[in-house]
Amino acid sequence: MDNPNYHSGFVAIVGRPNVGKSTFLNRVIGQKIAIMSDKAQTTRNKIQGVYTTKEAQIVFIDTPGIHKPKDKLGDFMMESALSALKEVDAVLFMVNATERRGAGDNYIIDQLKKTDQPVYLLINKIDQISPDDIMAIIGEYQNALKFKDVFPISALQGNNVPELIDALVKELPEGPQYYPEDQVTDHPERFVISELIREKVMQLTRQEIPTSTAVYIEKIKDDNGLLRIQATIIVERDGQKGIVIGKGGSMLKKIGTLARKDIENMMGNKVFLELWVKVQPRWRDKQSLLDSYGYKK
Ligand code: GDP
Ligand code: MG
Ligand code: K
Repeated sequence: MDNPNYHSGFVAIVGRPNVGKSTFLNRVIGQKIAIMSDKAQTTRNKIQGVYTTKEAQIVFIDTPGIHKPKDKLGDFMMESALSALKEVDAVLFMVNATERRGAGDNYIIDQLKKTDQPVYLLINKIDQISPDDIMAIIGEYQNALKFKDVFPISALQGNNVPELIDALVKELPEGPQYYPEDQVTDHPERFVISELIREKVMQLTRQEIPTSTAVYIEKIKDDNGLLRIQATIIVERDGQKGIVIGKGGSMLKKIGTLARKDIENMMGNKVFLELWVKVQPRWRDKQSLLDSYGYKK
């Protein structure tokens, strides 16, 4: 883009699970977010949505790791999330107007204190409260952190969302259009989801299924906050397929239940997980298959 007046940049969205981050993105990006593309993945940042107009492009980044880490993977995600916060042009801190400020919010606030980036406070779900209560809610947060601006919004109904976007466009520096107009999202979480499923296969089948398993995510569909995920577990031999499925499907069911819980924890969404098993002899020798299973060179 040669347009010298073009504004662009990266905006992180943080907030406890279920405050409405995905709803907000769907509202901003519109229907188009349903079109997924797997291009240009980075493992660190999850690009959740790209908003493009003739004047500006805002790349929204979700930072799923911002909650108290429970384990090593959690530590890693937390570090990634924090470094992501230092690289963005602005941060949106979303809270739920219908809930009091809680430990989860305070943890995020502590992290936000470590960044110099402008932080916008979004009080979401104002459609569920009385306008008289808004000032008191804002007050609960304003003594904790210095905000660049505060927007009471309804991600569901759209109140104040255009005003927020205008403010962000003004905040962003002049810059190029990073992504083509028709690219609205990419999906590195596909990889993490497939790893969580693969981990369960390894843990539950132990020695019987060694390293010859891959998991391919066929489809992720956001169905009003319910994530419908369809995945295929790839093995190399018929015997392995039998082991992964188990008697009457019992093993596959166990794998699915444990994986679903982990995915729900990671995404903060309810998940419906459908698993299939497929035999693909010697897939590890075939680069094209390796690519599509996420092990890119
Ligand atoms: P996330 O975990 O932060 O991504 O939250 P989601 O976007 O998945 O939303 C969690 C729940 O809150 C869903 O049931 C949404 O429909 C609901 N929700 C999100 N935004 C609003 C809002 O502005 N008003 C109301 N009433 N509900 C909302
Ligand atoms: Mg979400
Ligand atoms: K959610």
